[in-house]
Amino acid sequence: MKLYGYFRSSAAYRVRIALNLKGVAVDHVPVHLMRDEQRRPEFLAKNPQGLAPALELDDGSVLTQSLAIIEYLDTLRPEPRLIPADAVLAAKVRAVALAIACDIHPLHNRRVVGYLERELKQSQAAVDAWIRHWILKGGLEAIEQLIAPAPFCFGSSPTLADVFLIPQMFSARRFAAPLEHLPKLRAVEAACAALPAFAAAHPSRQADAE
Ligand SMILES: N[C@@H](CCC(=O)N[C@@H](CS)C(=O)NCC(=O)O)C(=O)O
Repeated sequence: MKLYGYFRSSAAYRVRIALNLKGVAVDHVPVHLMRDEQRRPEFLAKNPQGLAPALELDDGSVLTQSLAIIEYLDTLRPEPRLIPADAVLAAKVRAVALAIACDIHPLHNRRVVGYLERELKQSQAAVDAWIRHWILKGGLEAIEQLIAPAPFCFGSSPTLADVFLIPQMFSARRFAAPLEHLPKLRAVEAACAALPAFAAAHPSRQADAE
């Protein structure tokens, strides 16, 4: 399998964590998002959305959307489970993942931020304020209320919630969003950082890191 990604892409980072937790090895193919390689015809042929990540299977089929890719991996290799068997817990885990994937991350994605800067002529300060606002308000600040660390978001082993939270925490730090008032999230972050599967997926550890 080949994972098309970018070291700093938080959506690709989610997939790297899941692959490591599942012990699935892939070839990593860098798509340089700052050079707009995601908009080249050869990549658009794989993912018409022009977004990383994409997972190319050995039969040539290509999966897109990090959540769909991770659910595929969870089906392919069920252990360790990323979605708990308990229906209520599974819904809570998915809610955190979806809050990040649907509500937080899209508002500071490169193409959205680029539109604010280039088309709407917003200053860097205004764009930075936008990014930090939407990462925190109704975002990480709400997730702080939703989780019950022990020491991971929902118990003694990582779930989909942790797989999505850690890359979002990385992005929050990258954009200098204040996190001091979110002790539960920071505790989960520390617990995950101690696991090799999370540590090896960190952007700084990728071959294309700059
Ligand atoms: N919902 C998608 C989001 C994918 C996404 O937005 N990827 C970003 C990197 S984290 C990207 O490729 N951005 C390029 C762009 O905006 O042009 C997923 O979870 O896979």
